[in-house]
Amino acid sequence: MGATSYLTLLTALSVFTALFAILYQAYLASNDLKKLTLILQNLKKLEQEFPVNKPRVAIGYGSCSDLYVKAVDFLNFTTSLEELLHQTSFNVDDINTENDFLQSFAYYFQRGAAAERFTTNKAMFRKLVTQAKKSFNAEPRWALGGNAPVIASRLAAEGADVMLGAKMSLKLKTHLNPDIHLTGSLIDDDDIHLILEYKTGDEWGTLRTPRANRYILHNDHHNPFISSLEELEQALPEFDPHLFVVSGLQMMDNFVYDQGVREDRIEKVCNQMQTQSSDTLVHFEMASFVELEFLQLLLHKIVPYSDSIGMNEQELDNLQQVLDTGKISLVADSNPRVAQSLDQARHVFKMLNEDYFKNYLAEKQRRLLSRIHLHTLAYQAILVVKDGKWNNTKNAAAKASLTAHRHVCASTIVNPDAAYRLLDDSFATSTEYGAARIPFSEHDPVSCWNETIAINDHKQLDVEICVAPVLICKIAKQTAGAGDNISAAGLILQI
Ligand SMILES: *C1O[C@H](CO)[C@@H](O)[C@H](O)[C@H]1NC(C)=O
Ligand SMILES: *[C@@H]1O[C@H](CO)[C@@H](O)[C@H](O)[C@H]1NC(C)=O
Ligand SMILES: *[C@@H]1O[C@H](CO)[C@@H](O)[C@H](O)[C@H]1NC(C)=O
Ligand SMILES: *[C@@H]1O[C@H](CO)[C@@H](O)[C@H](O)[C@H]1NC(C)=O
Repeated sequence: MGATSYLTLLTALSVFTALFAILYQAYLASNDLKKLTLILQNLKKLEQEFPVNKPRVAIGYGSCSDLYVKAVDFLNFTTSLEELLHQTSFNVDDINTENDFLQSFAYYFQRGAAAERFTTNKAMFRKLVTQAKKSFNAEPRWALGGNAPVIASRLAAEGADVMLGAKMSLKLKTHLNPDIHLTGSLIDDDDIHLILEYKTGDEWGTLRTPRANRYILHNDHHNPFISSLEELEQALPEFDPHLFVVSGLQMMDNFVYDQGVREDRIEKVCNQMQTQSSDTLVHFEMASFVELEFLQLLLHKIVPYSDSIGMNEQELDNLQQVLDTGKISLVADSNPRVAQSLDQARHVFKMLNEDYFKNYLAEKQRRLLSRIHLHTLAYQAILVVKDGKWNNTKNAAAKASLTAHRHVCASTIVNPDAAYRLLDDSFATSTEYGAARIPFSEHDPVSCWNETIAINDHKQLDVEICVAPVLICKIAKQTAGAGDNISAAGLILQI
């Protein structure tokens, strides 16, 4: 054979190899799409398996007007900021100046961690809002916000009979579903939340974020006082809800109060929770808290009177750290493994219920923590005590997962082409040696199993745990409010 024919053969071979690689890629992609489609079909089946009763749900507290902007198009990255970022002592949570704010934003952006922070500087906040409104390339838009209104809207959309404890302006009220029974009076000026959103891989100056998320800055003056509590109080007895949701308390975090004011307001919330009938389930939606003292107050006054808590991976890590070490954790792995998260959830469950069994005889108003809903980017996990209070856990996990996609993609239709999944083909139920591995099946995508968790020497609780994969939205349109929508979606099928 001559040199030319070798060449011809080589060329033919490489063309063939390239062609094969392309076809193989296409085969893998179509296989993946097939799997995603199958997962979607089965999640939807679970979502629709049981009709929603028309439960009465009361939700507190507060509301705000959300101003969304695209973070990297709005904020200017400067060389002086670059220098600040290299300083050893780093200001993350006390936001008094624009530099404090930029540093704080940079900190969470780099880690892809959700954050929500109060600034004491009203003038700076107003200036930022004015700039945001005019910064058209950052695509500013307004929406009704606050945890309670978002949870209320989701539950009303799912068919619940909803009562909302919030004060808002007439203008903001026009954005509220008219079926929702608003108990708060009208006010002139709504609290504004500036929501800086970013997508996976967004670059800002020299920084790059590992995942889509948002940073919220606010300068609230209504919400930190839970000013809607009294009006809700008057309406609650007659409404007699099946479920009472407590949310929005992070607006009290890092706020500057007069002596004793915050403790008084939390005491009132505690009272409102305690006076609910034992037939009413109580859910507390956690949030991003940075003040140790405040989180400890919540652990004494709010958590013990909740049947259920909802949170993301950052909030779970924070709760666990505070219970274990008495220290706040500001950021955690933004994409934790199932095994690790479940270990944290079990630990929190054990510690909080240990506390319950120590005190419930002396204090009858305490509630056993019988449900934990953990929402993460890659999966939804729900742990419930098997005492019949919470039904349809598997279906709830499926619905929470679908809601996560719908919310982030801002679309009611879940398109497998617009989704990917991060959950592996199997996962361990714990990081402990010898823990079971659960194989993932497209045909039965929500994995549920039973466990017994030892609480103390003579008490153990039988629980069911369900884990649903999230069909993660490839191109995130909105992340703020995701947790609220997801938690509400999980609750509606369980009550
Ligand atoms: C979540 O709630 C907000 C506010 O009510 C709404 O704009 C958004 O579309 C909701 N997401 C879904 C998936 O319905
Ligand atoms: C960023 O810089 C531009 C141009 O100097 C300015 O108009 C804008 O207000 C700045 N944005 C912020 C958020 O400071
Ligand atoms: C868990 O326990 C319930 C009964 O309490 C049972 O119906 C269910 O099949 C069990 N699940 C698994 C996966 O064993
Ligand atoms: C939940 O289960 C209990 C006990 O089986 C039942 O009485 C109740 O009606 C169920 N609730 C829902 C919402 O399915």
